[in-house]
Amino acid sequence: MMKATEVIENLKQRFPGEPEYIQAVSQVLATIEDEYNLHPDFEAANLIERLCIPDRILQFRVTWTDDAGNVRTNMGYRIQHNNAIGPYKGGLRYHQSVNLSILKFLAFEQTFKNSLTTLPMGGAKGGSDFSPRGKSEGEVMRFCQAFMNELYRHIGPDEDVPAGDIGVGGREVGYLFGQYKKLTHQFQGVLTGKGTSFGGSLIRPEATGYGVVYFLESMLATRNIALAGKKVLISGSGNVAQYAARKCIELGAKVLTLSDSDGYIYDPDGIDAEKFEYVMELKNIFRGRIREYAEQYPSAQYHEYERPWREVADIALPCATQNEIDGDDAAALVANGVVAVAEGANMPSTPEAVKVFQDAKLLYAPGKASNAGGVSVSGLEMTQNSERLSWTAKEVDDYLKRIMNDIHENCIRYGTEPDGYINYVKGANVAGFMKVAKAMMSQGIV
Ligand code: NDP
Ligand code: 2IT
Repeated sequence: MMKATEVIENLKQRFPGEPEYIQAVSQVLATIEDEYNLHPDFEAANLIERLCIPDRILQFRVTWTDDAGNVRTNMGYRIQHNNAIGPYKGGLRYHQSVNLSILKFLAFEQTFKNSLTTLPMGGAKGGSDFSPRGKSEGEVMRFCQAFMNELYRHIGPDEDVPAGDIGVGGREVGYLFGQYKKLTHQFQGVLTGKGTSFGGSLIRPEATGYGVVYFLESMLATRNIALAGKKVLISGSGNVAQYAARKCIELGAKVLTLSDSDGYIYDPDGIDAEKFEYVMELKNIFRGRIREYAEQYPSAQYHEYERPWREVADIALPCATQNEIDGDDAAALVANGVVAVAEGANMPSTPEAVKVFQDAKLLYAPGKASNAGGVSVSGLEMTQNSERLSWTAKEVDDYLKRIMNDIHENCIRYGTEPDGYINYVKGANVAGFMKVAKAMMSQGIV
């Protein structure tokens, strides 16, 4: 019999100082333990350790020169977690906080998320402790090139296909792709989130945020609640937050907040389509700060160094980063009448927060279910690259809706509790786990 607590203790001793990794593994093991123990053959093959410990961890030094001529170094990483059901797949994060623990948690989560998408993708994550914030265009380009000088040996369209995450968007993917091509002489679908003129899929930029809202609609439908007219708190103001906000606005909801790591803005009138266009320009063209929204629209308030979770609303969509909602924040959300939380970010709720949401029987979706739209459309980008075709925006969007609906159905199937409450955490974990486990069993001890 596998005992989740024993496996976790063992991992803690072998990998000390990796709290995010242990947190992510603990949350999954607690919910799959019963299912796992129904299959004695899994235990005989020590499937659990083979699933928790990454297949391969690549670490390298990235050396680049800043505009002042200083030679700078950063760490580069790629965690190839599991390729039982398809090539390694997952984003690259460029942020000063990046370390092995964070990337191991993200690669572990990605494995289950990718399994849920119904597409053939394994799990991976990578990145660097380099942050593009405050860097010039030239510095970002030279850094991306230096990063790819090492990474290119380890990736390929049938091997490992990186994409974006925090600090890595279309601009960075373009530079990474250019350098890969320069080094290998190959024009290949080796990254996703590319520009549409060189193999990128329509709707990939929108996919994560749109997918979160499609999943949210499915959750609300289980309780006959309409999204239109609801007040929504969104954190972050990057890729995921932007398109979650756009879809909410399009569907008639009232988006009250956006944030960045310096604070949040609260607009009591709601961020309408026109104000949203301002945000897109501010963030994507001028790379400005969310504080500037309150200067542009004086009816909005800026709260420095605070997070938006104490405002009154119906729905919360955390779209910034891990552990951004703690137990007290969650209690405040519940007390203020929030009915649904769908995670755009990866692991934004602490274990204490998750418990508060579930005890209150909220509609609560973990990131690996609700934010899977991004990697799903990455998978569709890989398909389009393989067939050397580009699908229309409608074709991709319809496919995305279908996938988010399938993930929701799977959560219901594996996560419905005796009292009828849908435990989306359990549903997503068990569904994601079973597919990978069966594939690993079929492929022997490797
Ligand atoms: P972006 O870099 O585009 O935006 C990140 C946003 O979150 C920024 O507003 C940033 O503020 C804020 N943020 C980042 N780190 C912190 C922090 N430590 N504390 C507070 N705020 C922070 O990234 P994405 O929108 O792509 O990613 C957001 C989340 O969504 C991440 O958890 C990512 O893993 C997840 N995700 C992304 C997918 C994608 O397709 N891009 C797919 C699935 C999940 P600032 O400018 O101050 O740094
Ligand atoms: O966390 C995620 O799913 C992503 N950052 C997207 C990964 C991808 O390969 O598109």
